[in-house]
Amino acid sequence: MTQSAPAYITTPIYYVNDRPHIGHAYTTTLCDVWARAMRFEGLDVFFLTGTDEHGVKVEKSAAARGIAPQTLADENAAEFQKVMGMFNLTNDDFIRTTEPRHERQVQALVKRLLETGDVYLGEFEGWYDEGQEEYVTETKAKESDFKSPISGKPLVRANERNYYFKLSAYQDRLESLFETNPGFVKPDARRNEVLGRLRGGLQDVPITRTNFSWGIPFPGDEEHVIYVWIDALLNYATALELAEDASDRHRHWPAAYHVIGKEILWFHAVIWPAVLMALELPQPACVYAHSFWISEGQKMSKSLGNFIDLPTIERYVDVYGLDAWRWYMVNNGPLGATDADFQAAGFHETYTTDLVNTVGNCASRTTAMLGKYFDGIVPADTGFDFPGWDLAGAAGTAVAKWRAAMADFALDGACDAGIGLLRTVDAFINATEPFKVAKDENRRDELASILARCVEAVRIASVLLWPVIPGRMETLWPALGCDLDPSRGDLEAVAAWGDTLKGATTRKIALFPRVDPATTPSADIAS
Ligand code: ME8
Repeated sequence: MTQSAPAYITTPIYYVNDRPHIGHAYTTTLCDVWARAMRFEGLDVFFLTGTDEHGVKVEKSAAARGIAPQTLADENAAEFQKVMGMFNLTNDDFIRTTEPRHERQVQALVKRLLETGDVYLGEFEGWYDEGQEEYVTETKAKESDFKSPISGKPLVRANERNYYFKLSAYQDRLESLFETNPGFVKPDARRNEVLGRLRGGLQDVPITRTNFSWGIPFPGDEEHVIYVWIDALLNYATALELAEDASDRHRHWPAAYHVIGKEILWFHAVIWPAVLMALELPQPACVYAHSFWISEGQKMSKSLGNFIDLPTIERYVDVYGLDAWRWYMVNNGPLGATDADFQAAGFHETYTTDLVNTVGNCASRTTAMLGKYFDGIVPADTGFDFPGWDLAGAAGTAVAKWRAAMADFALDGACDAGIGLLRTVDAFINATEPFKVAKDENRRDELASILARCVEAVRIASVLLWPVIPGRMETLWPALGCDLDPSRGDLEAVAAWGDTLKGATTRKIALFPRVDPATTPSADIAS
């Protein structure tokens, strides 16, 4: 069997000192949609997520609760794993940085960096942002009035004898990586941000700490622990066993997409590529940095009561269904360069407009008419001509648009391609008026052509929509009398136009029930 092309996609690994919320669910859902789409395309997908369990924040949170850091890590890693089940996420692995497989390989990789001279022992004094666990340059510190640009807390003057990574040695190679590969960071606005800062010059970065102990010991000098960010970034390599001799997982390297939030772009777009250069490992194709969810017009905060945590999400899923949640995430989320506002009213409106009135209505209209006029059996397309209407052409265009959008991680564009095809079907039904045609026995050929084409277009649209709303599309398929299985990796064949469903038995289906807006969890969130 020939090996299909690899497609490695990763989420950030999430800190276990916090509980999962909409942000974590969002990034992981985006990756899931892409992973599903690529598997359906027949690619050899590896979708990775996990938890970041070391560092001073975890140590402090655990101490505040009087428990061991590992106990806190176990507790919250289980919460994050629960998210995978809740959202129907199809990750191939879940890596935890306290696992021996990770710790062992991080030590081996850091040892390699020490041997190549990319890591050295040195002394450093500078401004330190305790919340972010990173040093800030003198210029940046001044600009932000010696306060953390993230938390607003004062920066502290820190002096450390540490192991350093020779980041400054990679300035030229990093700049040329950005120039030769304009798609290395997406969206463009984010790329420009990083490139601007990169051109400002690079300093070597400390990659060990001595002021706490909850981390991986530095190989050969156990007074030092490896900085949590180096430990964390290496997860992308250790999950694929790159520091182990032989592994079937090596074939997935490098990542097609490292998907992250905008706040951790520097680590992924500059430090990570430099570490990979030092390790002589191939670069990822793209670091995709989305923006942030805010909620009801404001930054999410527990005290404002607008925090979208797991229990809140569960209430949405109870009322609207999981696919509705996924649809809203992908279509109304901060995929581009601006933040997105989570609004209960907007959620309801999106659900009603897109899923009830378009996807659900189109599928139910089509299946209802097949039931009424053809006893549910899909007729052959008689080749009737409807001037100005070309559903086969529209389907082909939608598939091409979907493919281009998916390749570019424009997941909302891919949704548009699918739902746009259904809007065309609706317009075609309204224009050709099958309910009138059905009244005339002499126009059976025309009626057969209309409905054969509608159901074929609905089938193709359902394929395009499946990565985002898999649950409902898998319910639709048997109602269309078709046997589709995305795990066969045959999207190209199944998305091709034809007389695919001729003779199939269909039944009327209601996919998305109307929801009374009074039952949306909005009231609680706004109060
Ligand atoms: O930064 N909107 O972990 P973390 C959208 N462990 N996405 C959001 C979000 C919001 N309001 N809030 C968080 C870490 N996210 C490190 C990463 S990777 C080697 C180490 C998402 O638990 C987004 O993906 O703080 C963001 O980058 C990530 O959660 C941060 O998760």
